[in-house]
Amino acid sequence: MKTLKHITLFAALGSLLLFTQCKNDDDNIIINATCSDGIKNGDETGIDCGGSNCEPCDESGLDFTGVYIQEDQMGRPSINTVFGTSGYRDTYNVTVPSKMQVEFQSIMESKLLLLNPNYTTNVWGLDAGAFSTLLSNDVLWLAETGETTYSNGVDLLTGRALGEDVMNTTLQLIYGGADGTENPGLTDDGVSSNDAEFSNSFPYLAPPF
Ligand SMILES: [Ca+2]
Ligand SMILES: [Ca+2]
Repeated sequence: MKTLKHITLFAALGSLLLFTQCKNDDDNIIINATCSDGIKNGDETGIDCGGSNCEPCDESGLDFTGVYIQEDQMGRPSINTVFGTSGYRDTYNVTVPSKMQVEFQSIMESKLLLLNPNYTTNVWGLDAGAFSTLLSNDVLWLAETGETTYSNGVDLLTGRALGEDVMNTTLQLIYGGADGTENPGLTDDGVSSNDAEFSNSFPYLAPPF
């Protein structure tokens, strides 16, 4: 009987030590991980920033910390909308730009010829293969020098000015033919300008309403 009591006592002490040790381990994990655990905890004012222990948060109030995952792809206006369909929209949205030409050029060429079976070339002199290759690299280029424009008749895809009618430009490239005059009913979306003034400061966008 005495032996059984000793065994019970040792077991109880062992459990107490075990729980005490676990509590200390938990405390250490929280203290060490709080500025890099990807969640807003402790006295942080953003995710892993601010408060008494972490680096200050970005002064803009925007929090750029954490791990980023691509969930959408919208480099040039309307390319995803018009060509990123046919059952591969989800794949399109998560494909990184460097892989897009390989993945989507032939699909886009087929879609282009489906939209305009009479397509031969456009005002940029691009046949279906060349145009779909350009489209499939769906990133918005930006020239470091020169005019920033989607298309001004001379410069092409050197950026995009907010006031440009990029939808008409894209429609004309698909339907307008070599001189841009074919299918006039399909080359104008009927919206010639924004319905609200753009702001004069970054990000220069008009209010949504
Ligand atoms: Ca944290
Ligand atoms: Ca328009």
